[in-house]
Amino acid sequence: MKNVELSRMFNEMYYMLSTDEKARFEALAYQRAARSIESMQDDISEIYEKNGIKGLMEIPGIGKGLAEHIEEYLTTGKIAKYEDLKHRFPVDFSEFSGMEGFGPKKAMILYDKLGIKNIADLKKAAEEHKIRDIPGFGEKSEALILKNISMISATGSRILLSTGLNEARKIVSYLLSENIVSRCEIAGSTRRMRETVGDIDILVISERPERVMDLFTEYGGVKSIVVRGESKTTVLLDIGTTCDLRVIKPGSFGSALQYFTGSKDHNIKVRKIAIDHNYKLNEYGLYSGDKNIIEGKDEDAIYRELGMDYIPPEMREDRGEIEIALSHKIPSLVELSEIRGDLHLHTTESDGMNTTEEMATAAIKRHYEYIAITNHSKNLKIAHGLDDNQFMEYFKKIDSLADRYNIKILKGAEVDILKDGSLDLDENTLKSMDVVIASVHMDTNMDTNDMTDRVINAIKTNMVNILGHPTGRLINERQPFQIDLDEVAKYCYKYKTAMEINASPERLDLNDENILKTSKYGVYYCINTDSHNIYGYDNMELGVGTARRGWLTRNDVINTMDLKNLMKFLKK
Ligand code: DGT
Ligand code: CA
Ligand code: CA
Ligand code: ZN
Repeated sequence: MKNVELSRMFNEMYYMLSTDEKARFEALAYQRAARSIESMQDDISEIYEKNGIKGLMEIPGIGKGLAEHIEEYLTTGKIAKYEDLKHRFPVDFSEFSGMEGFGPKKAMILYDKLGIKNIADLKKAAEEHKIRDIPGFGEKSEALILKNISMISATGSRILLSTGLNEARKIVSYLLSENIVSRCEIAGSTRRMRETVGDIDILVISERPERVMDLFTEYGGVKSIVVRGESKTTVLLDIGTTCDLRVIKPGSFGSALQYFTGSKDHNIKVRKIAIDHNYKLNEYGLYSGDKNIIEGKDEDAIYRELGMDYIPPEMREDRGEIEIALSHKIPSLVELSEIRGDLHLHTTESDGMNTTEEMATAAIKRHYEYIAITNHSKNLKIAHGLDDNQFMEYFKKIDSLADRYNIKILKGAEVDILKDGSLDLDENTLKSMDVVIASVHMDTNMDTNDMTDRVINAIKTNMVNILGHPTGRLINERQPFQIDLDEVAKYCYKYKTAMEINASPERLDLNDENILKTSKYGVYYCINTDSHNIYGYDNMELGVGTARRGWLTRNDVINTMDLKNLMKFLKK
């Protein structure tokens, strides 16, 4: 798919143009386009083939100029403007994109002074203490650069769950498209909905393994073949990760699915339970003695045969789930179909790409009962945050839409939590809203005590319904704030503030571990997509997956409530 390459190129163009203050808005247009293309599921070449430039311009964030660039790329394989910029900026900006506080301008200074082109150059220069003497840098930023580089290399090349899941599903539907595969399932960390994926694992049943391997290696997203075997083939994909495909015998499919779903620690413990029963469990089946297969076809039955409840893949991390399954107390985890609305959405009024009308229409298509539009507040200038008057004006617009849309549109804001813990909007403005999300966006480098106090002060205003992305981390990019979530959770419980499970692919915040940590205080959660365009709604499943990894049920999640009960909950 060309989507990956195009969004990568547009992102790089954003970085290159960002070096010039005058090109700021042009740069942002490329960033918007990159994000939009990255988050869409449809194949951009197909859109172009079907509807040409006009079809491209229907993609949120794509205007005429960008559509022409896309056309140029799809027809010639190049974008002249990109080549031009690349010539002027021979720096690999996208490598630096994971480095907090190290933007394109800083990168260009270091290129001019020290010839630094990529992370490897940067690391070397920082270790040799060459950076501290460059004006605008100094010892502190040199140390920070090294810290960030070590963080990037520690997380290695694990891709985001959303990327892995999208690609895995494409491969599954591709393999099923010819009638030689009778069953095809995603396994591994992708099935467990882990926040990042090391490699994709897929299992199939087929009577023609040879042909399946041909088909697999001919998949459009394959960059190279790593190993090809009779029952297992590994390929390197364009998205930068590998994929293992295994052909399994029907009688072993359940045990193979159990085995290759993992996690490893979970499997080790399940195998011990099997041994306790005088059984043997491996990827081929559950055996008594060496020969007699007791079960193999059915994954569910393997758990039951061992005296356990079935354990949902998201729980399989050896965090106590096996013990609970043995005492038949596996909770009934929250499901995507139980979600009735999305309470964190942005529109063109702040930094979103779609209008309120477009967001409402897309939500109706998903059969949601309600949504909340929660634009940024004024403190967040780069996101065009609204002031009190602008919010009140905007709410008149929502009122005027009420009769025209068959969905409840709640009035809200994502209000900034300022440095001292006060909120960025007047009390009266906040009181006129249905939903107040409060989030930390700026001044994030505080120590644990200060940050915890700051957030608790915000909760104590008793105006906050939802604490937005409570740790602020960006996967593979930005560390979480230093914050004591146990303390915060106690106040969330006391003030009936739900903690957000932000479902943006790079956030997933709270994450599974923090959900497990905070849920013992009895707090509520809200799973939100924080969508900036209509495609963003698709991320809800990532949030639900994360909630399931944190063992939550529908009773823990406020946006499973019907509108009436939700309004009761939101009333302060
Ligand atoms: P990843 O790919 O790093 O995101 O994580 P997984 O969990 O997908 O790991 P992967 O792809 O290495 O293996 C898939 C599953 O296969 C893993 O979760 C458990 C199982 N597995 C692989 N190797 C072993 C092993 O040496 N021992 C055990 N017990 N299980 C294994
Ligand atoms: Ca894997
Ligand atoms: Ca694997
Ligand atoms: Zn936010």
